[in-house]
Amino acid sequence: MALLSFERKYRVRGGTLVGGDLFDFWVGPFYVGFFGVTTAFFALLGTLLIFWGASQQGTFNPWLINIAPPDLKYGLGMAPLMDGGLWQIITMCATAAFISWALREVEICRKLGMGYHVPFAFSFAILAYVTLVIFRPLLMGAWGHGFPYGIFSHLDWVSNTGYAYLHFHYNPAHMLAVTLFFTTTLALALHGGLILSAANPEEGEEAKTPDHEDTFFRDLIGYSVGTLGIHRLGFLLAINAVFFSAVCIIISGPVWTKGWPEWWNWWLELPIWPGQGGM
Ligand code: UQ2
Repeated sequence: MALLSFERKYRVRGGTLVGGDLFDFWVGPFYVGFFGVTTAFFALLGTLLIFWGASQQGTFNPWLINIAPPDLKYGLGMAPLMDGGLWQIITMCATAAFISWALREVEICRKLGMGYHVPFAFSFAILAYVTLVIFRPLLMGAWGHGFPYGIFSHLDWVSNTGYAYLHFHYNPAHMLAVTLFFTTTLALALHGGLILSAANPEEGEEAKTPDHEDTFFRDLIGYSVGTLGIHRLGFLLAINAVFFSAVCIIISGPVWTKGWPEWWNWWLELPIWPGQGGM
């Protein structure tokens, strides 16, 4: 079915979670809905507040703009606007905008009768952000543990937070997360390469079928995960990478306060090693 007639067929009323028919319309190609309105509102307000904060700090240099969280002394209370309060309001706007975007995806899924895989996957990206600026600061007792909104300043925060635990690569959940991120890129490189090799033929050549794709990997390694399987694999690898990233930062501070290399002492402390006096 051609794209235009498909859109006409599936641009249907209903499937909304909130607001009934009130916001059930499109602006050009874009579905609006209640959550389109809230996404636009919170994204715009948050962005304006960042620019306003920048103007008060006297720089619009994109590398140097920095909206910092409050000092630790403010704990979990609201801070003065120019002393971290702006960061707190911008954090609320960002969280509301991200969640609105996910719920707008859900409404579109419902209209089209699709599964909720896309908003489910996106919710893991939201989880990563919310873990850093809400869950972990809550568990540690101060909003000041959130990361600052700035290009270089957030990099400095990542570096400082890593060194606060001496060597983050010894964090077991970090090890898992990094491995999952690398495996995700391997899977997507294999998949993208395979699709381009089959579906983007040279001038005058014919496009190849999924049978060719299966056969390539069966010839190469004796196994093909399949055309649906590779997407399941990529989905699972990606959401697990993000999940274990959230785990690795949530356990740093709230659960483990020392250096991560020291965590591995449990291995040396197992009661299986011959002692000084022998067995
Ligand atoms: C595959 C397949 C695809 C693919 C890819 C494979 C026809 C178009 C990439 C091969 C993938 C395998 C064997 C899994 C590799 C495992 C990891 C953990 C990276 O068989 O089916 O569909 O795109």
